[in-house]
Amino acid sequence: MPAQDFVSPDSIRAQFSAAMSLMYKQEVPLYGTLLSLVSEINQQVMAGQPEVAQALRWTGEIERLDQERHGAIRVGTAEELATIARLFTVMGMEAVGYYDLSSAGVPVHSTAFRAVHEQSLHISPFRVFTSLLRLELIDNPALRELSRQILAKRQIFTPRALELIQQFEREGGLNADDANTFVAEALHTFRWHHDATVTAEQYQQLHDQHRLIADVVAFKGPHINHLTPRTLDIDAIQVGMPAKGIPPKAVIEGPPPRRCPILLRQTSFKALQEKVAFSDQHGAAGGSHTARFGEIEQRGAALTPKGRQLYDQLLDAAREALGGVPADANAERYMALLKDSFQVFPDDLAQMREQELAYFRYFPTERGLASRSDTGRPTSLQGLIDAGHVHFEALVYEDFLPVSAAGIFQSNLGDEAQSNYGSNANRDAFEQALGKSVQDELALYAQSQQRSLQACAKALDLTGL
Ligand code: OOG
Ligand code: NI
Repeated sequence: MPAQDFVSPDSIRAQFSAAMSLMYKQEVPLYGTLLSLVSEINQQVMAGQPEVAQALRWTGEIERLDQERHGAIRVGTAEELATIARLFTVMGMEAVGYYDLSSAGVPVHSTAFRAVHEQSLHISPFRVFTSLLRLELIDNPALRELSRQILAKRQIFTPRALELIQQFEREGGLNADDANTFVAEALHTFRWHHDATVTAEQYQQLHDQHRLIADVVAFKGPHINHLTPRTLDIDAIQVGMPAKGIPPKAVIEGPPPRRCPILLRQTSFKALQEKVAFSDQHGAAGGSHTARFGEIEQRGAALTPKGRQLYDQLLDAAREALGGVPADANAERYMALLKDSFQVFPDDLAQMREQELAYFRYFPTERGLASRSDTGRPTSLQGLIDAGHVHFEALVYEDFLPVSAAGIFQSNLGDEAQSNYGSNANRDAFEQALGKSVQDELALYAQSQQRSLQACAKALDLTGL
């Protein structure tokens, strides 16, 4: 098959993301309500704050906003993780970043599968936060062994999906028909199955050890547990949710509200109670399980290592001052402490750029292009910016935040049972299971920024910037 007949992995991802959204709307109707709320608020923001719409036009994000969402799954074995990585490769998604959740009492470690190049992200920013269960952190040896045996027996991929992954690897791509089949087959892996693989009693044992363990071990596959749209105003969403019959979690995770958003702010609402048929109930849905929840996020600037260090320090200070985990009772105090703490983080793009706190994208302006052959025009980046020849916008953060992820996990698993696994990061073991190393997100942002400087220099007939 000649390579030109292959569908690009970027369009397979866009197709898959749309199919996933449709499936999730059918499985979790509240997700549809959430999408309407987000779209309503986004329209309001763009109408009421033309500067926000203008910034999104510069970066092209305005075109991806409506289809922007991330999902999350939890897999049970190294083999499942390695195969899911191969499945995501067909859609142009690579493992970026390592997140240790054990220190937050959740027995998993995670990565994000996503596109890495800004052009691919522009076509489809779809990403999947993927966690691997860490059986070694279960302290009950009998339960650990039971879980291992149950997981060893399940196959979370359809035979046709596996064949098409191999075909992609062998031939270097998929044609349109095969890509369609692949999307339909791959989707099965992410479906909700109401038949459990364990008896009611086994489920209870797993659940008593940790709700997350039951969620991973007791079912036929790694059901997608949420699908998160991107809003331009998460505070408006948080306030608007109860009126739509959606009770949000107590606090928004991440930085406080700002004029220039940074990183990621997220809120979520509680999982649905699903009816479940345990293996000793002969298909009758006699049990229940909470698996799926809703989440909304707002994205802002990707921070440099210096900016990220400042963010972590200010977040820690606010949490320390609170003296506990943010919850309903102290939500208002937490938000006030957060606002106070972040006062030292400049809320202005030019200052963030001067202090090298964030990554940026650079664009030649009309004035810059018109002055290309002027002798005596500025040639330094700062000079070009000052003269209005170059415009800059923040590079959007494409990844996740471990403290926020832990907050989302906790709020949806129920805060009643706080486990303590100590601090147990083990990136080597994760990468061994994955079958390769995860990419460094900071290097990806630096490359993106560099490419935009080069493109800018080229457009302005300069040798470099
Ligand atoms: C993943 C929770 C983390 C996020 O956006 O940080 C997450 C999970 O519950 O499986 O989705
Ligand atoms: Ni999420």
